[in-house]
Amino acid sequence: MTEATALSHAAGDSGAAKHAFPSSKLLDAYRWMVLARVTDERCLSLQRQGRIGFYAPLSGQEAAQVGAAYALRPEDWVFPAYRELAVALVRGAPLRSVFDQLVGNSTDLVRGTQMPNHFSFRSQNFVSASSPIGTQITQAVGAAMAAQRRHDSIVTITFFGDGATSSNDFHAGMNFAGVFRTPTVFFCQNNQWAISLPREKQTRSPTLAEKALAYGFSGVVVDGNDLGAVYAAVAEARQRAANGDGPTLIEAQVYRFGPHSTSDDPRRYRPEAQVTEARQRDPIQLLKARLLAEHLLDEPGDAKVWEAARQEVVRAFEQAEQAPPIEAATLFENVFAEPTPRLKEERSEYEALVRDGVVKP
Ligand SMILES: Cc1ncc(C[n+]2csc(CCOP(=O)(O)OP(=O)(O)O)c2C)c(N)n1
Ligand SMILES: [Mg+2]
Repeated sequence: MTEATALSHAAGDSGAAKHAFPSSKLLDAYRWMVLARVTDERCLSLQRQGRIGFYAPLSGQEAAQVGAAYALRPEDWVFPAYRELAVALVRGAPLRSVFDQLVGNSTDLVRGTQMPNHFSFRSQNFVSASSPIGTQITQAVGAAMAAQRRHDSIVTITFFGDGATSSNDFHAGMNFAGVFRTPTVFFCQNNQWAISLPREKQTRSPTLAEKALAYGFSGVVVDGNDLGAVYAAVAEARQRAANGDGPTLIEAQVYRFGPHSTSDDPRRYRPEAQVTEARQRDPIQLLKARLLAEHLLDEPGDAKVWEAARQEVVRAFEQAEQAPPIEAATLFENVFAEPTPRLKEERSEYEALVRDGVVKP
């Protein structure tokens, strides 16, 4: 018997009948989205000032990330790419820790051992950001298989982009997930670009979601600018996974407003008019309109939300910048439980250089 799999288009709040975003939490979700946007704008500016080294902005993807994060449970595991700042924040990652990592100071949770913007948060089950495209996908499936064997009732979710659907790991991960019916949610943020490669050059498939059908499970296309629609889609996929009914691929259609990263200049490959048009459906403005219509927010209240976010960002960054720099000797720590002979040798050489005043500790 073959099981029915389906491609569905979750339109607006239709799917929300079953999984409506709780009204009481809408304003909080908005605050997270605004905080993410303000952090984004600040980070682009800080990188230009040379105060952080690198950053990958998420502007335009706030509803997709916040909506998905709200549909998860604390015990679930997140396997992100490198653009999922808002997911981390909603799960409780402190903004200060985000900045500590971007600065690479002595309070950086990963002690300067990762490239900037590659944070991980153990307490939030938020695995280290993956820059090699797609690697987090197979890891999420592997972790889900482990959970199945241990009878842990958790779900793993992996975030990736449209470009990642061309990676080997996407196909290997999807295949294993389908065969073993793993409790995995594949969350693709189709932001229309993979650096300078447009979506239409990525695949001939009309949607990315339909790729799930070939692996024997369902795919859903969702408006990624609509917080409620994303929440409903992920809540449903999560429930299916937790019930032992297998994985789901969700394609959240969004648009990347900013550059791919601080190393990119999108004016060289995409027309400004496309960005202007996409900004007409800015997820933050869409949610604001809903909040105003439902009398959950007014204009003065909105101004306060933005001001509070700005103050929080300035304060958290100041603290991170003022924290002492990381000691260079940490270079030799935290990689091997027992330092290798070569590492010991390098450490002695380094200590001699410090003793002779050639380098600062
Ligand atoms: C295996 C691998 N190949 C190429 C790259 C270079 N690279 C970095 S980001 C990127 C585009 C990814 O696009 P997408 O998956 O759509 O995610 P987005 O950046 O748009 O969120 C590429 C090709 C890489 N990091 N890893
Ligand atoms: Mg993309």
